[in-house]
Amino acid sequence: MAFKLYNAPQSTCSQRVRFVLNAKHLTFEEVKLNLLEGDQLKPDYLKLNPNGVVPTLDHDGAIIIDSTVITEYLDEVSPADSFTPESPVARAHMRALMHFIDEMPAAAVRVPTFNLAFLPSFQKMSREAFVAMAESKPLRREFMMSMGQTGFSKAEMDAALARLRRAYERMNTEIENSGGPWLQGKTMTLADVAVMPALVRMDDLGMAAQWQDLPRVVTWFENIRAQPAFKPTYYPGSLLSERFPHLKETIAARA
Ligand SMILES: N[C@@H](CCC(=O)N[C@@H](CS)C(=O)NCC(=O)O)C(=O)O
Repeated sequence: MAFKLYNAPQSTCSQRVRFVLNAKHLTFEEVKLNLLEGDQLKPDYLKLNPNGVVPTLDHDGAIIIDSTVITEYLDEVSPADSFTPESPVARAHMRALMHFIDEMPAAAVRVPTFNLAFLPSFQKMSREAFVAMAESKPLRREFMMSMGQTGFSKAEMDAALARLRRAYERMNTEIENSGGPWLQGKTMTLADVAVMPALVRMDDLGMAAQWQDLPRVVTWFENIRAQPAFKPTYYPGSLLSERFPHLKETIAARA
């Protein structure tokens, strides 16, 4: 089996897929796209992924898109070290959690990410170039236009942080109900993998304080960082703070 992963080092969706590939010891060729330079919007890439986003998996020529779909696909074609529970009820619960995660923390984390990390690059663009770039995005046009070149407002930032907070609380409850240490009990599932990058991102943005009063989430975070697949997934250059030197000053100014 030959796997080629089109992805970006700092992309949270890509990190989910890298984690599963690494955990399953599946070797893969990594094609790194520069998202700020628009590699994901080039015609050849759009033929693979018409959404114009990463990640995209090429498995022996079969093209699979969307990170949660890719992680489920990998668990199907390489069932050893499974991340999917046996029972249909537990599988359904895992998928429901993954939907919740995509709708809540994974979506909300884009607001602080763009405001704190990417905005300075967009501010350097002319208005025409910014609008053209936003309009070329099949999936994120409206998101980009609502951010604009001045960034999301304080009210929008607060709403995103409140959504993230509700997700941490939900995690704490799920871990409590399942007996932990993972969301669904003793074994890590794809739901844990799906939510991991949002917490790593918030930690990288200096906002881990938001879940320090939720002890089960604190332990969950320590546990996932201790997984053997974590380090190869977050290889040097995978954190925003490594790529954007201005972030440290922005975070310090917020503290
Ligand atoms: N639902 C998609 C979302 C993918 C996505 O939003 N990818 C981001 C990086 S995490 C991206 O490629 N953004 C590029 C852009 O906004 O132009 C998935 O999970 O794969």
